[in-house]
Amino acid sequence: RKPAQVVKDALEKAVEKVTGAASPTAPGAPASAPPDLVEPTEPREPLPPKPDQGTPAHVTPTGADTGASPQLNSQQGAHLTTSQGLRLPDTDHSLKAGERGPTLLQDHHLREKIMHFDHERIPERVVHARGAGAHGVFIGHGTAAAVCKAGFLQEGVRTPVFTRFSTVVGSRGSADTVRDTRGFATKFYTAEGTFDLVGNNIPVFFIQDGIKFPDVIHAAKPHPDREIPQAQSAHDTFWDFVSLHTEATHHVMWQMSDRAIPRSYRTMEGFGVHTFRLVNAEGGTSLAKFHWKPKAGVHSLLWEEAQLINGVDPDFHRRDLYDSIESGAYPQWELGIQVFPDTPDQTFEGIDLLDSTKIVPEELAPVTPVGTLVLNRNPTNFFAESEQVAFHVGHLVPGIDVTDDPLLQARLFSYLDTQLTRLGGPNFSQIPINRPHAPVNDMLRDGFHQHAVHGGVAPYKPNTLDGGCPFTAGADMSAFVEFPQVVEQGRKVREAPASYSDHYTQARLFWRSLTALEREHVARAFTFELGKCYEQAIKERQLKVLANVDPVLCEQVATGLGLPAPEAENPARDVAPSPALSQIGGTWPVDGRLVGVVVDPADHEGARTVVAEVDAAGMVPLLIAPHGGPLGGGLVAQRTFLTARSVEFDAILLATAPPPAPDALPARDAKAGAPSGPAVDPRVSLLLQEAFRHAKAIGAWGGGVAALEAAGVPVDAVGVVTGDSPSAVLGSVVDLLGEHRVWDRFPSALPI
Ligand code: HDD
Repeated sequence: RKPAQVVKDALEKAVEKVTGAASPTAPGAPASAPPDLVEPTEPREPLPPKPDQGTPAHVTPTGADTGASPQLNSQQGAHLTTSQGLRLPDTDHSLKAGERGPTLLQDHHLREKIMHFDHERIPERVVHARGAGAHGVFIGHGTAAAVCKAGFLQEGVRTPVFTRFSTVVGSRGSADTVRDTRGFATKFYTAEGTFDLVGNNIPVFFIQDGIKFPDVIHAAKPHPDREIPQAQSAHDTFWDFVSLHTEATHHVMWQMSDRAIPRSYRTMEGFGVHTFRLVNAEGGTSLAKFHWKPKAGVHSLLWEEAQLINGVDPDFHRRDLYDSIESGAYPQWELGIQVFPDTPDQTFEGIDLLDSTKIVPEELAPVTPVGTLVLNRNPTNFFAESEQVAFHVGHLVPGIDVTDDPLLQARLFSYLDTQLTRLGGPNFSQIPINRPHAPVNDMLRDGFHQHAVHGGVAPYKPNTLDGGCPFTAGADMSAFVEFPQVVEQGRKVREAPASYSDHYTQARLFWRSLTALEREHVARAFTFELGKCYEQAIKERQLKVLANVDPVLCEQVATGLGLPAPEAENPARDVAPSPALSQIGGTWPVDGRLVGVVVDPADHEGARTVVAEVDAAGMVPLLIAPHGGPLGGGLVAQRTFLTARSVEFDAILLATAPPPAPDALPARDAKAGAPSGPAVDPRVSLLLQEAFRHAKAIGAWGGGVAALEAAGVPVDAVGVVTGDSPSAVLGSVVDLLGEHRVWDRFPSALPI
């Protein structure tokens, strides 16, 4: 036999051994089965993802014409080369003087391979280092036309976008579900130039003036001596800073709320935070704030879930974004604007629009939807796209201008400056992900990593040698013309306006707008975070701040810390609550929600029925079985009892009471009085108990009901649905999921 035939034979045998199926090269075998067990000797198409690693085999198109293009997932091309295109015969052995001899300095392949590897890393972002992005499309509604002339907001205009979500404090490899503000940055590749909306999932910021940004970040980052804790605000330096720097109070209230532990990027709101100036076609101006409203509704994790997930799946949000796009449940948001008259004092209903620690309640200024964002394509290469994307609040288009908000003004400097270190020079806009889709005709030249081969001899203006090119354009030709705003002729001062000194009214507004349960979460989060501080004085000072926000909040936290609750020294003014700030209440589409289905491998017919029904309801079924691999009937286990954990799923369905699988730990610690019933695999019991404790919908039929009983889950409790068949329970589970969680399982004791 020839060597290739030997390999082929070995391959067939190996495939048969593992899958029990004939290999794809055997006659009659399906052509798609991947021969991935032996290193191929000839070039062939990239492998599809493996079933138990892949995303759900389920597609729920959301109706949007997405324009998503296919992507390359694999190494391409037949022959390995050096960076110079030289084909290589071997990449596993360095060139040596004899088999056991020293390596030769002349080994140019070794030298190039190691040189490049040594320099693969670039500095991570100084903030927002941990994140993930996706491509998509933005479709304008035309509803902003009266106030904004930006072309991408016009009716039906489709603009390619790239959105990156992030945490703020943690390093690039930190966990996703930490308590933190989330970044929400979108690059619109418009025909008039690139527009970046670099926002957060919290509508206010810690500081009013960008000069304090290094202070708040130094306080929030790990302690400089031991570099702990990672990606946490639960430590002394953070609370030292915010308890002294009380303008942070409003932001801290949001950060201690459920907003800071989102269930998914796709269930977060986003905010431009600052007030921007919009200009319409007639040159009229308005002030405006940008809002992103998720189609899936705002939904968060519980703190216990967030902490568990950080252990069992630190990439939870990144995975969710990727998987939801792959499964066709494209994350979507409506972009909305709140519009205010552009008055000389730049206030609205007494709220200073240039103070980024203040919101304007939606009840006072409604949010008008102006376009839809659909994220529909995952990056092909994380580094090339998500890591190298560079946002800048100064990337503006005609119709959208900045205001004098001193936080925004400092950002206008910072975002270009930081790319010099991060991306290694001034030509980062030539990196593919940063390239504008509008024609570029600048006179910027040379510099590190210059990719353009500029023609002409006169990169200056005025010139005659290049025929006077390029020419400037007027506002009538889509040029960005700064609005000729009247600027106060004042003294040079390092001062803030008097209105900036109200640090508590809106913190209280937020507190008062939450439901009792949400308030309870806020109080617990403060107690947890301050409980992690070592310095007594810091805890006491923060309690004084909380006393100014609300006495009940202060009392709750003080009790948890075992400290007396101080009296308010500077109590907040009472203003009407803003119900829009609460995230509980309302119903939402269930598209793309993850349903864990505990299946009995012996009953693949039943499993197929559940999968089909969950699928038909627009949700994503993930099959949980005692073992991985094929389950029969064409089904494949996506999770096993060993790899599944309840926190991953939005709801659990089960039709079986699986006995302990061979890899389950023996129940040596079973206590007297434990629920009786069939011996169910302890990991399935844990799955059910946790899902119940976390107020998730649970549906069971057949043996599943016995499994609930064995796990000690009350079958008659609210949100536990039992019936004769999947169809009998699925409708109710869908209804429960529409409200995100079974909130009634959490009676709150907190006084309103
Ligand atoms: Fe910032 C990154 C959002 C204030 C300086 N910021 C960064 C990112 C987001 C925000 C989402 C990540 C972008 C990405 O995915 O690449 N930042 C905000 C918001 C702010 C804010 C909503 C207040 C309303 N930032 C802010 C201030 C400064 C910076 C006041 C400095 C004066 N931010 C930066 C930065 C970063 C950044 C250092 C780090 C990486 C980068 O820019 O490209 O320049």
